[in-house]
Amino acid sequence: MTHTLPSLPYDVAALEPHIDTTTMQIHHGKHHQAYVDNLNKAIAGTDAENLSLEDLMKNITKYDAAVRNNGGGHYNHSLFWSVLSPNGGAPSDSLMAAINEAFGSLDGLKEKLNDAGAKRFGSGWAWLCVQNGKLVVCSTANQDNPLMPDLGCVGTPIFGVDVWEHAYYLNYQNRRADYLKAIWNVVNWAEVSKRFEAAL
Ligand code: MN3
Repeated sequence: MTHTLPSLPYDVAALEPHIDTTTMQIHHGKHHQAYVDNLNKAIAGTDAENLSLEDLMKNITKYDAAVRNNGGGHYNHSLFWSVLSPNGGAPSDSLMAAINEAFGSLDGLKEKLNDAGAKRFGSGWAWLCVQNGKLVVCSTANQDNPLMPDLGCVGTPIFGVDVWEHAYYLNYQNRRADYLKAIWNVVNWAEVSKRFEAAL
């Protein structure tokens, strides 16, 4: 398949002041577009052209670094835009129950995920995943994700935070912790809840 850049489901300014307009424009229109273009180049003429993006992630060890980095970049950012929203609502009852069971409270989840994001040295992602019916938090380097085998961060990702500097540097400079704190104001809980049900 030829991969394409998904449209943002909200205006580039919609996540202000938590994520600024210029960051959204460059992050979506330049960074994500480049992952899509370079993925299409990297898989041209190979059997990876026949795989869905999800199946490509699950079989990523068969492919080279260009497919891994750009395929991961495309998958991760597509998920990221979908789990953000200017009017996010609240977790569904069943997701809230699973959050309470795994982390004690919603604040417990925030603390654990922010810690994972803060401790990721250099570039990567912090994830909330469903693993054998339970919620877990973990993080991956670069554009890796929990669908890729053998990473020690395993499961179906239902929420993820990009902690590459390109995700926050214009607004937050070196203050990654402030960005991580702010992102909880723009979580699309309806979408995260939907992904939770689908992953069970
Ligand atoms: Mn990014």
